[in-house]
Amino acid sequence: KYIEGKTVAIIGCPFSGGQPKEGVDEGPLKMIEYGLIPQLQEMGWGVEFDGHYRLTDLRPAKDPNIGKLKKPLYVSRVTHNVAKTVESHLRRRQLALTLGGDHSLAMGTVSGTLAVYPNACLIWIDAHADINTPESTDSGNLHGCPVSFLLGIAGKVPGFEWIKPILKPEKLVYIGLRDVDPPEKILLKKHGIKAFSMHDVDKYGIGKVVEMALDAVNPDRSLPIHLSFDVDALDPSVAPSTGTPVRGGLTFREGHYICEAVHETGSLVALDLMEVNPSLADEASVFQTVTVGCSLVRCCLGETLL
Ligand code: 4U7
Ligand code: MN
Ligand code: MN
Ligand code: MN
Repeated sequence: KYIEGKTVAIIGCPFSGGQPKEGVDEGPLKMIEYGLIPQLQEMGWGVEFDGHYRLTDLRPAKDPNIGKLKKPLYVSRVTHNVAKTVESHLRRRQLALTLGGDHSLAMGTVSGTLAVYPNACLIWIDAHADINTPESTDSGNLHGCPVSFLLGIAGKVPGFEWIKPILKPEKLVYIGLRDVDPPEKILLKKHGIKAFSMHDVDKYGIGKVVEMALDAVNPDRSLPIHLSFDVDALDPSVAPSTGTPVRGGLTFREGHYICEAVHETGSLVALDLMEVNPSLADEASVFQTVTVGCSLVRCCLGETLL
């Protein structure tokens, strides 16, 4: 009902400014190179792809740290742009698929979704909670901070005035967490945010966890869903080419199950596939990670096993 004519807009975001490792900007290029577009077309989707965004054009000449935050101006400009792009595609009733790029991009993608669908819920699949504030971050890398900006708990940071802090904590749920910084744990508790760690996945199984997660943010499954998938949620044996791998992650099937279950709701409006970094690890690992990324996307868009 949210998507008309089964069309998906692919927003290729070669961007690495939210973290220090080169190469994550190659993620979207590789996913397109490996055939994502024809794969989706074969499934009956109309695909709109205007080429990868030239986000490096937005890099400011000077971009001093703000407190601990690194490249704040670059990140704010890029994410503002991405927000407007996602918003325009959703207004045209297309499904917005953003390929990253580092996860700071989600400041833009989620803002774009909430501009069009203020009642949307956000499902965040990640090893990390990405809820650090400018105060709590140790690394200063903005890919660890997007959620705090979206919730409006980041305080005032020059450049980021454009973000409307309209994500409500009760509209957010996590799956896959296993590397959460101590101040992030405090923030999750303080705001009562529902989170399913790998411990919960072990204890209940992925089927029950996804059911509980959807019950928490989308009880009748009809509200629009934004799914933000950080590939490092998967175990490094499944998705090795990523900047901040953490062992003990989701299996290949657990990752795909989440995507299949979200598709089944019929309410997915926006999907991010983030943190694929083809410059980390050998060629076989890159191939493995990129193909897994493509197959997660296909499952979210309705590929079935039978
Ligand atoms: B990703 C970290 F300290 N929490 O803030 C930080 F452990 O988008 C990692 O999930 C952030 O990959 C990881 O730098 C960000 C760190
Ligand atoms: Mn992560
Ligand atoms: Mn992340
Ligand atoms: Mn990472």
